[in-house]
Amino acid sequence: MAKRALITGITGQDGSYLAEHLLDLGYQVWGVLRRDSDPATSRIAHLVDDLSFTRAEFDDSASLVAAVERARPDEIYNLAGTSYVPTTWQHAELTTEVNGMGVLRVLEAIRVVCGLDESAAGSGDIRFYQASSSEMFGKVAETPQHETTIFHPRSPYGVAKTYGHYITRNYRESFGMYAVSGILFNHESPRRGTGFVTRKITLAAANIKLGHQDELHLGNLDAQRDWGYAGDYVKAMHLMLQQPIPTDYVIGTGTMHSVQETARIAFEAVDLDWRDHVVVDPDLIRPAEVETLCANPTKAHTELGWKPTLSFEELIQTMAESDLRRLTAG
Ligand code: F7E
Repeated sequence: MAKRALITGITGQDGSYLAEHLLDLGYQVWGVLRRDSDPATSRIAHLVDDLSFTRAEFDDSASLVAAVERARPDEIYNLAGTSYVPTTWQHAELTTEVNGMGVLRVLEAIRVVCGLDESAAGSGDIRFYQASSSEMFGKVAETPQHETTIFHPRSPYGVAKTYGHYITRNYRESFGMYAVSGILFNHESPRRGTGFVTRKITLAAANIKLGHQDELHLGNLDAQRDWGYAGDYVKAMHLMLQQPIPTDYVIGTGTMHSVQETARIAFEAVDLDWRDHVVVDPDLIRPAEVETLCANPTKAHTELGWKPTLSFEELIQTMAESDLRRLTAG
């Protein structure tokens, strides 16, 4: 019988790539949609006929229990939540509610549906993946960062993700649940939201090339990140739920690049010079910045056999070319 997966956040970048990957593997895939009459499903428009949907809200426990009961999944991938870091200072409470408490509510829904209590160690039949983030490392204690590097989150987003990470581990240790966290470093694609810096840059480069705009306002050009391709990272999520023993993994490329380098590559991809168009805007500097992030993905390489397929340069070039194609097509 086909395995069943339930994905929260299925309409996002990662949700769409993961749904594609699981369908390719023969899964029956369920997605959680929110209560809106018209959910934003553009990223999964090409898949909707092959997917099943159920509705739930992250601040409504009963709706989460009902969603888990309805889908009766073998695996749950918790990708929902706020992902755009800069606005989490204005919405710290909401961020904590969804990215922190929301994780607890999904874990509780699994516990209720599977009938787990403290004495039922190891008897759960739903495997749980939590989307943890490299933002938990924040003001980094060491470089590169691995699974046991100390956390020092620098935003309400990072703090809430840290709670989600620890409560996932706690439910694994308390109830014997197969619950794991993937500590994913930045991962991008042509489906990335347009506020994130890579996509903001590739889209602007394409718009400038076509004469639709002249300037691109950016914040901290010196920030460095370990950027990989989202299509590769969802494969790691799936592999994490297929292991004999549940444990957490860092997923990244192990290389670091600056925002300035991203601008150079993106503009070069459309035959422009970034220095003619980029303006540094102090309003885009964050109240507390994460200056550098770089993964040590050795555990994922060794235990999962996972490796990224796309280099940073190929990724940014692909995104810039895709934006130019899309805009040219209208
Ligand atoms: O910023 C700097 C900014 O917004 C990257 C999310 O997926 O990855 C992502 O979080 C860097 C920061 O991503 C602009 O200050 C400069 O240092 O693309 P970003 P993020 O904050 O690293 C982690 C792993 C997640 O989990 C998150 O959900 O770029 N930067 N100028 C800028 N950033 C933005 N957005 N816009 C600028 O104009």
